[in-house]
Amino acid sequence: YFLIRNYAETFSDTSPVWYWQCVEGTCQKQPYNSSVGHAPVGLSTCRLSCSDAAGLWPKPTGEVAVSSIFEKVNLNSVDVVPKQSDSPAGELVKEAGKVFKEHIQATIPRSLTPKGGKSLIVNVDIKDPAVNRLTLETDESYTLKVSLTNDGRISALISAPTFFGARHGLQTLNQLIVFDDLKGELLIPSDVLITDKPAYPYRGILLDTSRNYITVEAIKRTLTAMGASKLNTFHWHITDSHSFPYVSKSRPELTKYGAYSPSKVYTDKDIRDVIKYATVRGIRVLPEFDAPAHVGEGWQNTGLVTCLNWQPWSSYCVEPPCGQLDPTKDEVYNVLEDIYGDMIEQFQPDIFHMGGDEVNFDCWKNTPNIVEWMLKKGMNVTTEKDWIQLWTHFQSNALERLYKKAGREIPVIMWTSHLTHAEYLTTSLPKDRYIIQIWTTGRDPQVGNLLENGYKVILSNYDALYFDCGFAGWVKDGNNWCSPYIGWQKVYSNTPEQIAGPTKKQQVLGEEAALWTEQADSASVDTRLWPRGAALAEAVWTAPANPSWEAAEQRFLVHRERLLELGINADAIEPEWCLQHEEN
Ligand code: CP6
Repeated sequence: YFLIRNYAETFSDTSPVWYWQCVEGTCQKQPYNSSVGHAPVGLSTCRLSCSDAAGLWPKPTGEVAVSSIFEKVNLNSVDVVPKQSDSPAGELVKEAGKVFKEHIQATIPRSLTPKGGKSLIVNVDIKDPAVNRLTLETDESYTLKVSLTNDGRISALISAPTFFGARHGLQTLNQLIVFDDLKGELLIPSDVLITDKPAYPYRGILLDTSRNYITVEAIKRTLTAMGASKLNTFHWHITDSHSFPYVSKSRPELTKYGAYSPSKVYTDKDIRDVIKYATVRGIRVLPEFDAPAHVGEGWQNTGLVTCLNWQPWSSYCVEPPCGQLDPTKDEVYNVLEDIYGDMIEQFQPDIFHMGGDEVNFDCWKNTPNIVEWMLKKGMNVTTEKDWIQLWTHFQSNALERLYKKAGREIPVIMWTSHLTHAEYLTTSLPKDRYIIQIWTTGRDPQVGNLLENGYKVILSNYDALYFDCGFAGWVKDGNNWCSPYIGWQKVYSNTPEQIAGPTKKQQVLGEEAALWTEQADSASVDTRLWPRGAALAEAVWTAPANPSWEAAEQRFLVHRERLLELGINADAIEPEWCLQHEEN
C-alpha cells in the first residue's frame, strides 16, 4: 500500500502518481494530477466502498448498508463503552475493546502517526449481560450502526443478545476502519447499518499439540486469526501417543515422563491464559482427551497401556508409536476420572471431546491378559463384534467417570470410527449423548447413516479440511502420509449443505479444520492454517447456498492482508497483482 508514496518520494515528488477509484464496481488505478476534482483515495478505502459486502470477511448474512462517504478517526480518541458495565459481559467488552484498539493500531504503519480526526465512541448494548460462556445455543447475532452525532463525533452502536454477538460486531467494525495509505488517514464510513448472524453454531480449528509441541505464543496467534475470522471453537488435541504436554494437577507424572522436555508443557497458568485470551475473542476452548487409542508417552510406568511401541507398528496402530489403554484394568478409569476432573475444572467446557478414533483390535487381541479377562467374563475373542463389546465396556465406564466429574450429562463429541458404523452406532453411541465428528470423506456411507439416524454432526472431512496434508514429511506405504495439498477454493466450497444436502443440514452443527502436527510445529502453524482457515470461516458463517470462490476471491485477498497486519504469517496464494486487478 505504501508503494505510491515511496515511489513519489524516490522521484522527489510530493504528490502521488496514481490513486484508486471505484469504476463500475471495481477499484481501478487512475493517473493522478492535481486537477482531480475530488480527494484521491488509497486502495484500502476504495475497496470499502467498491468491493462486494464492503470487503467484509466472512460476509454478513443479513443487511449490509455502508456509505462511501468517510470520516477521519482520531486514533487517540477511540472508546468502547459497555452499557452493562458491571456485569460479566461488560467486563469482557472492556477487554474486547482493548483488542479492538490494538487491531486499529495494527492497520497503521509504524512510521506514520495519523493526526486529527473525530473521536469515535462505540456503545455496546447486550441483552443478556450474565452470559460469559459460549454454548451451542448461544445467540451470536449482532446489529452494527455507525452515524455522526450533532456534536461532531462518530458514534457506533453495537446491539446483541450476548457478548459473543457483540464481539463479532466489534470485529466487523474493525474491518470497516481502514488506514488510507494515500492520505495517511484513518477512515471509517460515516453511515453504516449491518445485521448479521452465523449460519452454523460450531466453527472450529483443531490443533494437535502432541506430535509437535506448539508454543503458547503460536496458539495465541491462532486465536487472534480465528477471532478476526469469526471462528468460535479452538479444539485442543492436547495429548496423543507421541507426547503428553498437558500438566494434569492430579496426575503430574504423566507429563513428567511424557513431555518432550520440561519446558514443552502446558501448565495450569498457560491453560487459563489461553482460555482467557480465547474468551475475549469469542472462542470456546474445547479439550480433547483422546482414548482408548492414541495414548503412549507418559503412561510407560502405569501398566495401563498395551502394545506400547510394538513392532511392526503397522499391525497395531495407524502410525507409530503404538499404544492403547487396557480396558480391563479398573485403575484406567480412576486415572481418566482424575484427568477429566482436572480438565473440567480448568476449561469449564460446555462440550467435551473423548476422541475414540483409530482403535486397533489386533493390539488388544495380542495382549494375553485382555484375552484372559474376556474369556473369564464369558465373552468371545474372535469376531469384530467381540472387540466392539470390549470397547463399549471402556466407553461406557469412561463416560460415567466424565459425567461424575462434570456433575451432569455433558454433551460429548467422538470421532467417526468402528463404533459409528451402521451395525453398532445406535447401541454404542446414543444420539442424545454423542455428537459425531466426521473425519472420513463426505462420500463415506457413514455420513448418510449418521444423518438418517438423527445424529448431530461436525464435519472435518479430510479431503477438504485436513490442513496438514500435502507436505513433504513422512512416507507411508510409499506415499506421502496424507496428500494432496488442499487449496482454499476447495475449503470454501465445502459447505455443510454441499456435504449433507439441503434437508439434513440442520443436523450439522458446523465444521472444523484440523491441523495434525506430524509435519508441522510452531514455525509452520500460521501458513498451514491461514488463510485457508478463513475460507472455512465463510463456509460456515455465511454458508452460501452455491459457494463461488471466484466471487469471493477479492474479499479473501483483502482478508489475508488483514491477517498479515495482525502479525499472522498467512500464506500467499497468488501475486499481489491479483489484489489490484479484478477479472471482469
Ligand atoms: N491423529 C489422530 C491423526 C489422525 C487422526 N487422529 C489422522 C488420520 C488420518 C490423516 C490425518 C490425521 N494423525 N489422533 C484421525 C482422526 Cl490423513
